Amino acid sequence: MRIDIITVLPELLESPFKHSIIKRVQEKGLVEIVVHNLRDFSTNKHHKVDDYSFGGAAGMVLQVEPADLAITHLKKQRQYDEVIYTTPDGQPFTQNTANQLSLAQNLIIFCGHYKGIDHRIREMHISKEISIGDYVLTGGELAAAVITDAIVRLLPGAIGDETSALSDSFQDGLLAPPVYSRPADYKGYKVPEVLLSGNFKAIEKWQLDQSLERTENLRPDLLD
Ligand code: 6GU
Repeated sequence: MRIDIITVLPELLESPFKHSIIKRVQEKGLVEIVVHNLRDFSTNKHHKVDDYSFGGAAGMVLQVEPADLAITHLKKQRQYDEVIYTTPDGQPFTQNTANQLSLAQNLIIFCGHYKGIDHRIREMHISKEISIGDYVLTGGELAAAVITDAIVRLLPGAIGDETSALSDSFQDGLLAPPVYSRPADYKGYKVPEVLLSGNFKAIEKWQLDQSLERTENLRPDLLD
């Protein structure tokens, strides 16, 4: 898989992909994540990419030309399954969306900008608009990092224990059960007895019961 991210703030996306699982998945060659600076596609001598909005709404808007040049430049090199735009008015991002996007070969994520982008870009190039929740961020970069992380960890071979991506919270519509490690007793806080029993049937039942109970208490909406 290849993910191209287009942004006015490439610095914001430097660290998120340089650590731990996402770093290793790239080293294994399972994904290539390439961050592009939108300013490199500006034809303006000051590399300007935004301008006042017609009609007088407050704030600057990302202009159509650099965005079109950036996306067109990439589309000439390979076929993209989706051109995603991160925006608070997009479709809510869910595990289901991540699962579907993890099957893609090539993705573009165009990072939103706080006052928006010229709407013609959305008409010309964007195939999917995604929001990561009902709150407003200063820009789409952190959303792009969230979306990329959720997709990349699903790639076959990304996570050592193949079963673990499938047993995540949300993957079966339930929250995950609690987990524990050594010591079995810490300051009187004890690990549930059943987990120390070696009885795998009983452990599985306990985990499912816990998942159901936690989902009912914490996220009853998931059970509807
Ligand atoms: Cl994708 N962008 C911004 N700016 N704010 C958001 C968002 C995206 N998703 C939730 N809030």
